Amino acid sequence: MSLRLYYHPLSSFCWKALVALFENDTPFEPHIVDLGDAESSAAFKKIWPIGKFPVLRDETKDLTIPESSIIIEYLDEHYPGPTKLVPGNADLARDVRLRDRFYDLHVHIHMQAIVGDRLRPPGNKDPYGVAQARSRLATALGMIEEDMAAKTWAMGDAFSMADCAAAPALYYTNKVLPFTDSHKNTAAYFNRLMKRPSFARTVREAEPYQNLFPQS
Ligand SMILES: N[C@@H](CCC(=O)N[C@@H](CS)C(=O)NCC(=O)O)C(=O)O
Repeated sequence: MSLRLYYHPLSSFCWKALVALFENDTPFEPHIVDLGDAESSAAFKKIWPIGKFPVLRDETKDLTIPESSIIIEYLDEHYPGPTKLVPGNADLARDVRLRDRFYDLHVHIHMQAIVGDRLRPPGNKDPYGVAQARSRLATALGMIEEDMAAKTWAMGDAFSMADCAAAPALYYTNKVLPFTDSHKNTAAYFNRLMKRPSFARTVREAEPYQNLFPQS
């Protein structure tokens, strides 16, 4: 097996890479990293000292590829399948990257800040940061609501890297800032994402770990 994914089944950014892998049935060896385990964490940090996952190793080419978007671009280029995740056309590709950045930086990161705060020890919480994240998330959701008024996927008819980014970001956002009653277009898009086999599989495989998600 050429490809090995260092990941955790509950991690939202890892979900993004998993959706891309499952979308094209790309064979890979899953390697679960337990950051709470000193040995597992140290072994992972030898590969990527930043210590954030997902990280892809391509053993055949002796390459380490961190960052979910870079992983998806790499898979699309070197292990292509029926779903083209980044279009060949430069203008369309730029649009996909913009939407991918939007979901990562203006949805995912804020959702992560809110979830991360729940995991902070008492006395180290950041209510100001959480309020700011909630407000920014609300702005982004408003933009998505308008953007998705007449589209099936983030780019229109074709499923792309932008949808790989949107799926986990919206899934966990809906847990911290539920939007399905207030944002009908976003809810319909989220519903389509939940039914997409690649994402449905990702969510299903994480089920045994969902008890680790901080509910409050
Ligand atoms: N920009 C990175 C973000 C990766 C990231 O934040 N991963 C989280 C899990 S969802 C992580 O590794 N957290 C562990 C930590 O921060 O120690 C990407 O797109 O891959």
